[in-house]
Amino acid sequence: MDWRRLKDDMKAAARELGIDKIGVASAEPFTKLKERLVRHRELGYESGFEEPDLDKRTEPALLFDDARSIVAIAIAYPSKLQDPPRSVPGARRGMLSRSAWGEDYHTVLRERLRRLEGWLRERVPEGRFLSMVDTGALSDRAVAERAGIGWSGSNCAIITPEWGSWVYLGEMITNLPLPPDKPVTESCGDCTACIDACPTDALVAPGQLDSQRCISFVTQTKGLVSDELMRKIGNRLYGCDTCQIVCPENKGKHASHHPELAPDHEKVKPLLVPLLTMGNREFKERYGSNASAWRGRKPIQRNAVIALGNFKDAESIPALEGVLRGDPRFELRATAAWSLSRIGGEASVSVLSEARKSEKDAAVLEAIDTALDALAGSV
Ligand code: B12
Ligand code: SF4
Ligand code: SF4
Repeated sequence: MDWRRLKDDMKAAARELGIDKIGVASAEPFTKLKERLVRHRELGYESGFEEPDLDKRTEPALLFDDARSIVAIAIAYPSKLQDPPRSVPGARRGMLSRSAWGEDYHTVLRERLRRLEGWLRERVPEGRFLSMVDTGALSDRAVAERAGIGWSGSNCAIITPEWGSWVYLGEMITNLPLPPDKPVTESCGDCTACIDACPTDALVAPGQLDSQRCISFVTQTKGLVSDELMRKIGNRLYGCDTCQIVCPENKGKHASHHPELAPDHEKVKPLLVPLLTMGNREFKERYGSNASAWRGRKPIQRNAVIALGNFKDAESIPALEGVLRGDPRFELRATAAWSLSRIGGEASVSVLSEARKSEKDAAVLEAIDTALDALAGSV
């Protein structure tokens, strides 16, 4: 078999397979990455969403018998909303990050990888493949970097010369000895725009993220959030795009050629108040096929409460009162107390004082007292 020819043909078939970029990496161990991941863990910078076994993360041979190469793919996604609905007083809206705008990318990329497997199997019936997207053990970014998909930016993202960093990544390990590609030669140069713009200083050094401070991570947690981070969340309901929006390499990059990745405005920039009372069934119907749904509705609803506080719009007080006095989840009630203190005014004080009379949960009572203390003297 002429493996180079097969690789060239595979790349030429990328477009018909619905894939924007394909590269090939060797299946050698990722030795430097391993050192990096050990240090990352020692520093407490992990999010907890990573595969915990660092050997599996860095040695493809542990995942796949006779691993000879890794085929990496990238699919570009939209970065702009055309005529989005406006967030106005009394009708405030939140935002989902661009990585959750269309259909869940896990589904889309897995389907593309299956097509690619089929294409390869037709030509090499003895080919074996193990595909993964995001939830696999490998570092999708490290594989993409080695396969020449893009370079590893100071914001941690893989930046492709063609689509910027607005790309999803996936890969398949195979027993086919496809010749590896070379990493791209571009780099960030002396730019520091992402590090300067990060609202929480989570980018502690170029390419080094303290996940615990990253707003993207915080929006995906389920518990109570610190006052400092709630203020920084703004109106983000899921994820954070700031370090990519400011990146000069993303300027003018917007891919609209995959219809399933096109955003539905009312889903990606939804009204906040109706989100607060959304039941499980409605959530599954609306967001079930969206990448933001993987942690359930609680984080998104908690973030909607935070966003209403950050808008400081007195028209939101009745909706927040509804959460504070009626939501069965203590995290939502305590967060609503914080949001009312952000809005302030006599109406907020009165809602907080009334709720205090019937509240039984210690954490919520503490949040109400903190909120009332913060407002003491201001009304
Ligand atoms: C855990 C996780 C998160 C965590 C932690 C992110 C992080 N930067 O570590 C949280 C929840 C915060 C997160 C957020 C986001 N994520 Co995420 N996440 C992952 C996941 C599951 C693992 C990442 C990981 O292991 N990180 C640990 C770090 C240390 O390793 P790494 O980034 O994988 O590898 C790089 C470094 O090790 C670096 N490196 C190695 N050695 C050295 C040495 C030096 C000196 C330096 C500087 C660097 C360096 O090079 C490697 C390649 O770039 C991957 C999927 C996967 N299985 O890989 C998706 C993934 C990285 N996420 C993705 C996306 C889209 C995002 C968000 C943009 C979503 C959003 N809009 O909110 C943000 C971006 C935040 C950011 N600035 O990184 C995409 C990235 C696509 C791209 N173009 O790069 C991935 C690949 C999912 C996918 N399959 O598409 N994510
Ligand atoms: S995703 Fe947001 S919080 Fe996280 S590093 Fe980028 S700018 Fe900072
Ligand atoms: S903003 Fe600048 S430093 Fe950050 S990733 Fe983009 S080019 Fe690199």
